[in-house]
Amino acid sequence: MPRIITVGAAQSGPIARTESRRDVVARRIEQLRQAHRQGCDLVVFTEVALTAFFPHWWIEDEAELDAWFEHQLPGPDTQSLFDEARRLGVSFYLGYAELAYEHGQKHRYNSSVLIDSQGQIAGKYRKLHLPGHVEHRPHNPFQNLEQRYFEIGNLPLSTTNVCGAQVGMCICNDRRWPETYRVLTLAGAELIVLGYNTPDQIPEHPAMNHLVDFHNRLSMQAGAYQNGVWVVGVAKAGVEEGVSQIGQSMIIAPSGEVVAMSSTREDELIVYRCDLDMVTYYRSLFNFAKNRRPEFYESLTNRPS
Ligand code: CDT
Repeated sequence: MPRIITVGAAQSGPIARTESRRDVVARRIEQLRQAHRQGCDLVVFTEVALTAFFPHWWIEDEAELDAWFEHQLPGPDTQSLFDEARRLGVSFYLGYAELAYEHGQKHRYNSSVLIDSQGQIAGKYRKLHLPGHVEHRPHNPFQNLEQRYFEIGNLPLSTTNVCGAQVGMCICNDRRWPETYRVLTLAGAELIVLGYNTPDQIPEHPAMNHLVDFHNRLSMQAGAYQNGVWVVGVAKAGVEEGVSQIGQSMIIAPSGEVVAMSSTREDELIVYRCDLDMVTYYRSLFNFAKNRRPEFYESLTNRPS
């Protein structure tokens, strides 16, 4: 009997700066219902899925900054999403900006949660690889202030069992790092899910603009094939507050093949029945337990580059 998990990649179109949380949550609920009608077990939303991607602009006022973060999850504006997921029996991955109090101190993270079919938080992750810069760069057409607004995550890359699959989470820039996929794979991941907000131009490296789509596909396809793992990458796409972001939300098989990809830069759902036995097959070709050489990698990775 094949082990199948039906996954929906729920791409988001742009979110206006003025759009209320409730209105955005209504968009996400609509996608959840659509996914349920199409037989999905798990729906993957994007990074910072509940608001516009505010690291693209400079914010000095602390209260104004805090307003972009979720102070609790679920909270008054997001409870309906969790309730609907439980009613439908659908699991989901959600990226969000997290404001947390730890040991009495305020912390801000770029986070994601994995919600089980009972609407409960089954797993949580905080982004490790934060791109961008800390200082204001007013001459750029937009900012990339993740390093200012978020702290580096303090939770390990790990996997959670939902819908009968071991699922690993990461977030956006994490997908460009081979370590992310390998660590999640060694932690047992059969499926890696992630969201991203990726501008289609790089202001400080314009010669790379034509490679943005390619690098998106390249990193996720390589991660899937080299680790024999399913990868689901989901965009916040389209022109959001003047920043044009790529779409290309996709589902990638352990062969490295793209088996489903979005065709718009709007809210769009793509669905695929992922056969988890493909993970076993591709892993058997590599046979990590027999053929990896960690004793040699260790001495290399300890060297500064
Ligand atoms: N959100 C996020 O991590 N975005 C970055 C932009 C980098 S520009 C090449 C990303 O890795 O897609």
